[in-house]
Amino acid sequence: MLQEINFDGIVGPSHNYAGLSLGNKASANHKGDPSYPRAAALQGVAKMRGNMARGLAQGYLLPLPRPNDALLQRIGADENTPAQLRAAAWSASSMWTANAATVSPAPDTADGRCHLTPANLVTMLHRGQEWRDTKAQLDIAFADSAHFTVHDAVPPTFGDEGAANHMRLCEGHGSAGVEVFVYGKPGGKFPARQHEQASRAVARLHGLDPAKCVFIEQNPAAIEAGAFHNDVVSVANERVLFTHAEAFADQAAAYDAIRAAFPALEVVEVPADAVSLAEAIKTYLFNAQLLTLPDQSMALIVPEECRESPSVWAWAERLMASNGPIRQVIPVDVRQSMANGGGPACLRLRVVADPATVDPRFLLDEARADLIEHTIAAHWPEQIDPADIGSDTLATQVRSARHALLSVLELDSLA
Ligand code: SUG
Repeated sequence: MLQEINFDGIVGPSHNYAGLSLGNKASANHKGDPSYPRAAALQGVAKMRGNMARGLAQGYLLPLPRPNDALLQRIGADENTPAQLRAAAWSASSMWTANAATVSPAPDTADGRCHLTPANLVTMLHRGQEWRDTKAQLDIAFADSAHFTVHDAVPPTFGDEGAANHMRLCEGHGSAGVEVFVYGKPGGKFPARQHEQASRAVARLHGLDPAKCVFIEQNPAAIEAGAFHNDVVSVANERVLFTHAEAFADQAAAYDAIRAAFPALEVVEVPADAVSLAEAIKTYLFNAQLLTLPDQSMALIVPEECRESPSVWAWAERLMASNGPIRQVIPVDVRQSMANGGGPACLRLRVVADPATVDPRFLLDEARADLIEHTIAAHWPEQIDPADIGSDTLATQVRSARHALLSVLELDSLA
């Protein structure tokens, strides 16, 4: 039975605020703040438990090895190396698994397998180090080659940021869909992290039907306002596209292009006079998980920050009172991730598959949730101050915390 499985990134023990992502306003605003890796990781597990309790299939990906000594060597790091460069090798950014890969479910592909391409994330140094280690996990989790193909990342210079710039419209998760790739054009104040040619390469590699692919330019004004990925301003699920009115370079043309490939499209658009682009980006209203619940109604899992914004929450209440497809708006506390620009949707990678074909060591159940929670509580640093980055003591703690988790999940081969 094909179903959507959300693979959340477990927040790594080196989670910190180094202000590494140009164009990501939260990352810049929290630069130098102390971070709380244990609380961050427990917030993530609580979100996963919440979705599991809603009757949904839940998986996870594990933190990557940090600090990354190989990266420090490759940049010739020494005592004069700027702290921010050094911090790249300590980043826990793989928690945002919406950037781990782009996934095309089996019903969409020519060979009937689910295809996954890890994102090269070349725009940022701290993210560009992720993909080979991410692929090592995908190779284990999706080793069943009758059902999955895991590709290498597309080559630079085409920046690829994975599922964060990819949406899928379909009648139901298990039926054939239309895949929408959103890219940015370079030349603005901030980097456009998703290159059109990377998206087109992924679509070809996955064997998608060109008639079922749509390529759309992101609104340069949205990138400039801090929407460094499209999933900060829109999200899709089944027939529904939930989007800010200023998400795309040409909004009407974007709807027309999607509708030409997927006539059943239902757009739920939030106008700028109800919620400004700035407020949408501050609260991450659209960086939500739009989920189909077992009773077939849809719920939107949003950050707590949405409830604190009068304009966003007024709109959410209107949405719930309307007769539209989204019946519930449910806030969750992922504040530690939010402070680095990652909301509920950033923290998950959607894969449509039969859970029986996935390596069970990557699937959550009550027992594994308990193991993960206990390991985090026992081993994750409670607090990291920016000055701690680079310290040998912290490096030892971070490494042994990750090893403890790999060990309880019987994934020591990733060490
Ligand atoms: O790539 N933040 C991440 C946030 C990724 C959010 N993902 C999605 N929108 N899908 C990024 O900008 C901050 C790291 C730091 O500043 O230390 C960071 O990498």
